[in-house]
Amino acid sequence: MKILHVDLDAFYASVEELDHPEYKNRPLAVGGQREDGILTTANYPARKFGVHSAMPVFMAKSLCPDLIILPMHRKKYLEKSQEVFDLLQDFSPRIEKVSIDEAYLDVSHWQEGEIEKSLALKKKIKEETGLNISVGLSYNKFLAKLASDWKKPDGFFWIKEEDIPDLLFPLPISKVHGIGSRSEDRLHRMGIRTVEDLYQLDQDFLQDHFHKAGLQWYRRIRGIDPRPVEVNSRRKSLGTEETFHEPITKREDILAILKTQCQELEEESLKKGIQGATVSIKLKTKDFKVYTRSKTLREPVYRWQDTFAVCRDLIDKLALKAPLRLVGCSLNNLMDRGIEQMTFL
Ligand code: TTP
Ligand code: MG
Repeated sequence: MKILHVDLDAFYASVEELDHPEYKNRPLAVGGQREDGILTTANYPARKFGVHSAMPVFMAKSLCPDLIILPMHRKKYLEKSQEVFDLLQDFSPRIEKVSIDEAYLDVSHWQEGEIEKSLALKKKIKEETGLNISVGLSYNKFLAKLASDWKKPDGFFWIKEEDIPDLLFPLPISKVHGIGSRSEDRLHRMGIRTVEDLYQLDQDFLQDHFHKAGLQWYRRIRGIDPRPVEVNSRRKSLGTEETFHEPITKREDILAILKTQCQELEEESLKKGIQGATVSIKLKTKDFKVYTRSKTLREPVYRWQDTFAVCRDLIDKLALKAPLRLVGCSLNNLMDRGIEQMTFL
């Protein structure tokens, strides 16, 4: 088994830097503008001052008075994320997206040249999107994630079986995936601070005190993590299209078809509990030319009135005169409904 964990560096801040090259190398954060707002992330120059994700603005400013704080542009981040995930497909079809900027790839098919291939992936993402991605390679998920974090930013690290457990011993227990701040506090109170300390505890003790989680940690620090890469079964887009024998020419007929399709999409979205930030239309003319147009919105949508309004705009902008043999529309950049606020999916 070979698993790659990839995670973009200072993601939101890096996307902002692409739009504002003048801020590159200056401390930059993204998030709430008001003093009581919260930062979503900070670039690496800002992190040198101790600024980090989820930090209140007033605190960040007191640590770093020159901090540039930009508002969130969620639509841009979703678009960039999609670009990155499309490129990742070239390296493995078996991808599990875990957040907006993070994924596991099953690369068990890489028989040799693992380093070159990992570096090629980094290069590809950088060249095509302008973003740095940190990459970790190992034989299970826990170690792959640890590896991608090891040399951040712009890092690559490979953890092999023979590196376990020595490589992990000096790490603080917070690096063990699954040990949250509450467990960390409890372990600290027991005098357990490093992975080496944790390693000394026997399985029964950990299980008695921390139940299933304790057993997981016991196994993980010994390099045992059987979790497979679970290819996201959720489709990346929800779409519908219809082909006609008699080409459609009238605007109102096209709109009537789209309206019905948007209603279908709403029904499907409701069933699946999802919504999408991008609405697309697809048209094929009598002579088989395909036209697609998309619009990404500030807020994700699923109600037919919202998707239909976008479709109508797209149709009117395109102002296609040719008769159509296919009309379709789709919702992309899908995410769960209800966790819009801080969704990472
Ligand atoms: P992360 O990958 O955790 O952080 P990052 O990409 O900014 O930095 P790095 O990976 O180099 O350590 O999260 C990805 C994005 O998710 C981040 O850019 C902003 C967003 N996010 C929030 O909105 N709130 C949060 O509390 C966190 C941790 C991230
Ligand atoms: Mg990241």
